[in-house]
Parts: sequence; structure tokens; C-alpha cells
Amino acid sequence: YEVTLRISEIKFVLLRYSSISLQKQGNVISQCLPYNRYLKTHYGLRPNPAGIMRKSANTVASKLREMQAFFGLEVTGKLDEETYELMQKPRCGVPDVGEYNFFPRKLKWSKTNLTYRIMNYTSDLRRAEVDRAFKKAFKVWSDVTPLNFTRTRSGVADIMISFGTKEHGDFYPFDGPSGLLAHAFPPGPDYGGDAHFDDDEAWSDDSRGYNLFLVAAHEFGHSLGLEHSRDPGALMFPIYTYTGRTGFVLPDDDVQGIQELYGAGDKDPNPKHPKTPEKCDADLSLDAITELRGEMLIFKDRFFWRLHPQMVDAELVLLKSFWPELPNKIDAAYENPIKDLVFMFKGKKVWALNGYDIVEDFPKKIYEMGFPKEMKRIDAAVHIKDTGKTFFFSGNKYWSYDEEAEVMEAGYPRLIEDEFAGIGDRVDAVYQRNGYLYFFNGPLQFEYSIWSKRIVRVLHTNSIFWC
Ligand SMILES: *[C@@H]1O[C@H](CO)[C@@H](O)[C@H](O)[C@H]1NC(C)=O
Ligand SMILES: *[C@@H]1O[C@H](CO)[C@@H](O)[C@H](O)[C@H]1NC(C)=O
Ligand SMILES: *[C@@H]1O[C@H](CO)[C@@H](O)[C@H](O)[C@H]1NC(C)=O
Ligand SMILES: [Ca+2]
Ligand SMILES: [Ca+2]
Ligand SMILES: [Ca+2]
Ligand SMILES: [Zn+2]
Ligand SMILES: [Zn+2]
Repeated sequence: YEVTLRISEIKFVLLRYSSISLQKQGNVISQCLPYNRYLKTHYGLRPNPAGIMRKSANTVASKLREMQAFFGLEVTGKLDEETYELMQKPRCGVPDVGEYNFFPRKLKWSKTNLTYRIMNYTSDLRRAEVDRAFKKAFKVWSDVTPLNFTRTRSGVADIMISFGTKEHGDFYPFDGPSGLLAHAFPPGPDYGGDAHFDDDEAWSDDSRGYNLFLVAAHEFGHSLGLEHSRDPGALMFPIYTYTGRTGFVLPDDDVQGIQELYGAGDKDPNPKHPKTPEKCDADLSLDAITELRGEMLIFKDRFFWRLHPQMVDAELVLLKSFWPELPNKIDAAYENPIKDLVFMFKGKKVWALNGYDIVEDFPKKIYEMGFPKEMKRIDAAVHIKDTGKTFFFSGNKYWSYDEEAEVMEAGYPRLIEDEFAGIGDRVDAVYQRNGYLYFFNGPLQFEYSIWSKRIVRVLHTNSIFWC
């Protein structure tokens, strides 16, 4: 009955959340704004007895601060643009913090043989595809634990799965297309463990709409007792990101979480679970760096950090959450501020990006820019505003590209050590600031003065984050 208690405890989520048609609202605080609903639903913001949110009500500010802290944003207590944008993202309907504090933490099943039953289906996919998505989603968790999931076709199973729209029999109505995608109850009798999917979403088995397998794997994490994670790389991060066609591997953060509850299994078929990079890791190395409209983007594996010029704290996000079409772990990137384009490189391909959009006709082959056909990849790139030239580094050589004429300059490639002596024989990433080039090579970065043509300082790579 813990679950029943919990449901009555959270009845205030009855408000419907409709985010998509709204304009940006600046800092205005008023009862009718959707962010109030967002904070109610996901952060346990309670309306005062009269149902009116006073302008001075610091509960709103404190819940905003809680949310900003959860997502690693700057904690202002104000509804700034970034916070607002985050609220618009499709996500899981389970609260991020606060709700379950009255109850023993760490709810878990006391048995390892669990049953599930698929009560009904969405019409978006064939039944066999739905069955397969759920089976695969359970396997994500059974691979790393002693848990065993068996499907039943009648009677009461531990995990009852259904599709519904709007009000669908619990006190958590869905909200039409987008917004809330699904929710699930923590382990327990009756509703406990059950998972509900919003059938107003377009469910898919690929990148279109929302991928049923990915959402189900997340929800079943809740069914097993996991709460939301702050790690943007985790499956249990509350915001949906399509992570690509290649085989899904459960991130390390989720493995740690579920094994804390149930321990490890004895047959993990894929023991490599990707870790989320730590910006202050002394051994940190980087994939690529570019500016984008005044922000610095620092790429590493599936992620990049966004570093605002006035802010010390970098925000870590999944590359796919910005550019679902781009590959993970890019080789090199640079911005051409005149054209307002960012170019990203992976292998023999280059993408041009205008904000979130991939420019038409891209990706192209890098040899179309003038690189030798047999060149396999570019290691790093940097645009020099004063000269309109872009330097490309690959192996121990570098090229100079004339952005205006869109041709590779004559006389290249040259050896890196002939021009930039002391930075080593390869470059991981490079950027330019105030007349200096910053070359990254493993855990070291070299501050190189363009004017005096020499290394001025050697720093740790992680010092880019003020570590
Ligand atoms: C789980 O169920 C199977 C068959 O129903 C049984 O063989 C197995 O021993 C059970 N495992 C546990 C831990 O109860
Ligand atoms: C899991 O359940 C299935 C079906 O009941 C059973 O055949 C299998 O032995 C179980 N495995 C474990 C490890 O309990
Ligand atoms: C599926 O079952 C749930 C719960 O019984 C119900 O609310 C919902 O309307 C059903 N959905 C469909 C598509 O039949
Ligand atoms: Ca149940
Ligand atoms: Ca929805
Ligand atoms: Ca690189
Ligand atoms: Zn969730
Ligand atoms: Zn529900």
C-alpha cells in the first residue's frame, strides 16, 4: 500500500502540461505558466491553499533552483532562457526529486524472478515489434543483474505494461503529443512496477518520433527502483535523447545504480559500459573544440561541454541531444563566424551546421576541400579570424585553408614541428583566443603566441574548465 499512499500524496499533478504552443515568457512568474506545472509535476511544487501562487512565493524560486541544480544549470532561481528551454524537452513523467522522501529510500523487489504482462498495444508499431522492444528493454537490466524477466499472458504480473492517453486510470494523466512520454511506478504490490506509455506519441523502432525500446528501458529502470540520474549520459536521465542506431549499451552510471540494488549478474554479455567524462579528471583529453556564437563547445566521446564566456561552470550535454544526425566522438570542429557556420569532421566526412540545422548538401567528403583522397581523418581545426584562414591538423602535418576563396593554400601540407615547435607531433584539439593558439595533446595544453611564434605556457588540459 506504499504505492497507494504515494499516489494520493501526489494528486496535485492533476494539472495538464501543455508546452509546445507557448511563447518565451522571460522572467514573468504567474500561476498559469506551464513551468509552474513542470515544477509541480517533477519537483513537488505545491500550490498554496488558496491555489494562488504569490509573486513573492519563494517556493517557485526554490523549486527552480532545485531543478537548475539537478540539470547542472546555473542556479539562479529565475526562469532564464536555458531553464525554459529545458522544460520544453520531451521527458519522463516520474518526478526528479523530493517526492519519495516520506518513504524508505531504495525500494526494490525482494525476488529476482519477475513477471511482466503487455496489457495492450499501440497502433504505431506491429505487435511483434512492441513485444521485441519490451523484451530488449528488460534484457538491458537482466544483463547486468541477477534479475530474470518472464512474460505472462494472463493474470496479474509484477510489471503490467499498457498504453493509454490523457487520464488513464491512475492520478498521472498524460498530456497529448510530446511533453510527458511515459511513467512507471517503483517496486511494490498492485501498481508497483507498472509502466504506462502515452499513446498520443508516435512510437517507433528507429529515430522517428520516440523510440519505444529506449523509453521502455528507462521506465523499467523505475519499475526496478531506480530514480532519475543527474548524469546526462545515463539512461535514467529524465530527458529523452535518441542515442543512435548502433547497438545500445547501458551507461556505467545506470549499471552502478541497479547493481547497488540487486548486485551484479554472472553473465554480462557486454561488460564495456560507457562512463561519462569528468571535466576535472587529471588525465582528461579532448576530441575537439570550437566556438559557436560566442560559446565554447568542448567535445569528448558522446558529449560536449558548453562553456559560456561569463560562466565558470560548463554544462555537459549529449551531442545527439543537439544534433541527432551527427556521429558521436567527432574528430575536429571549427567555427566560421562570418558565414555563421560550424564545421564538424569525422573520418572522411564534414558537416556544416547552422545552429541546430545541418546545411543542405552536407555531409561532404573532406577531399572536396582539397585534402588528399587517401587521408583518413582530420585531428583538429582552428579558424584564425584576423587572416580568414583555417588551419587543419592531421598526423604530423598541417594545412591552411582560405575560407573566402574556399581553396587549400599552396605550399601545404607542412610539418607541424616546423611551424609550431614543441607542441608535439599530433594535435587532439585546438582553439584560438586573444592572439594565442591553445593546442591540446593528451592531458597537456600548449599556449602558443601567434605573434612571437613560441610556446608561452604549458597547462593541464582540464585547466580549460578552471579545475
Ligand atoms: C525462477 O524461476 C525458474 C522457473 O520458473 C526457476 O527454475 C528458478 O529457480 C527461479 N529462480 C529463483 C531465484 O527463484
Ligand atoms: C528465468 O526464468 C525462466 C523462465 O521461468 C527459467 O527458464 C530460467 O531458468 C530462469 N533463470 C534464472 C537464472 O532464474
Ligand atoms: C490499455 O489499457 C489501459 C489500462 O487498462 C487503458 O486505460 C487504455 O485505454 C488501454 N489502451 C488501449 C489502446 O486499448
Ligand atoms: Ca505491479
Ligand atoms: Ca505526451
Ligand atoms: Ca581531435
Ligand atoms: Zn523517468
Ligand atoms: Zn499512468
